[in-house]
Amino acid sequence: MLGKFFQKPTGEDAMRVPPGQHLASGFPVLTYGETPQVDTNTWEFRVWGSVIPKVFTWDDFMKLPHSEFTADFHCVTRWSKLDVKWTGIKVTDFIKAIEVERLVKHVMEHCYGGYTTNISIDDLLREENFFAFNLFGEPLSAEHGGPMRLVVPHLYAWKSAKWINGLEFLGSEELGFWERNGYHKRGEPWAEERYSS
Ligand SMILES: Nc1nc2c(c(=O)[nH]1)N[C@H]1C(S)=C(S)[C@@H](COP(=O)(O)O)O[C@H]1N2
Ligand SMILES: [Mo]
Repeated sequence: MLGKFFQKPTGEDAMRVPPGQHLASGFPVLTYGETPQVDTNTWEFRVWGSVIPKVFTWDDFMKLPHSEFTADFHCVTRWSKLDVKWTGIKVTDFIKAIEVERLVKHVMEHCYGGYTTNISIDDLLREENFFAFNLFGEPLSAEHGGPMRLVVPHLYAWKSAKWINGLEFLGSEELGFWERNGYHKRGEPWAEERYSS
């Protein structure tokens, strides 16, 4: 019994929903712990590690090119939402504003509130990934990660860090919060990379 909030995908949608997932009718909120209240006046975004360290204010960050995105969203707890509409900044545009050391293979995403999640540089630097500040035409709400979150559509959504405030470029792979607690290191939904074995 799935109930009225989670439906089995039908028709065309069935092809777009990874194995073991159901469609959510709304946009559920999934947060571990408290929701940080982050003010854009004091917001900062840092890069450190194997990179020339740099701190962006909200205004610095918003000067980067803005783009519109439509992306599917897959939570490892088995709900998916198709065609989520965002406005944001492409990761591939952001990366041009910093100087990452060559040969870096791994990155840690850091957030207000202390959440972390690891990602490989190849998974991070994909054209379709973005930092989001609008959701369905409205400023991104705090519960969905506002004022700024990362969205990585091709991996389970625990990699899409809410309240993101930094990227740490790593010399070797480290594990983030859920990855240390049994989730898969990569989390590719079509391969059902849910848990580490
Ligand atoms: N900082 C932070 N980011 C996070 C989480 C979190 O608990 N804290 N939860 C992750 C998980 S498990 C999912 S499914 C998505 C949920 O995003 P939503 O609440 O906007 O649906 O955010 C991800 N990013
Ligand atoms: Mo999730």
